[in-house]
Amino acid sequence: MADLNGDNLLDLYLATGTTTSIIAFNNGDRTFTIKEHLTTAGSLNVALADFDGDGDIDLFLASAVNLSIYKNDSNGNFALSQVVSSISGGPHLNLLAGAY
Ligand SMILES: [Ca+2]
Ligand SMILES: [Ca+2]
Repeated sequence: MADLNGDNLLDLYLATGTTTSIIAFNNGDRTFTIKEHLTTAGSLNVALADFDGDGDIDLFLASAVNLSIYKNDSNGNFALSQVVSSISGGPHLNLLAGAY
């Protein structure tokens, strides 16, 4: 959960294990607007944080084959920024983001 579109309401990101993840934008009235997010590989887990420091929440997705960063355009639209495939020992099922 995080505010993915900058309206100060918590939204949901659901990694489904397929190449289609689900974003549920909070409408603020106990309803959500559902949007599909297509990814390059089936995502098993997601970490949400502002990875590029521009003030919006980005995605760090883990699949069985790679790790990917998707940058937010500040409106909840995510574009692939970087694929990290050289980390051995996958699949990576637990992600944690922080300022280490
Ligand atoms: Ca929001
Ligand atoms: Ca960001």
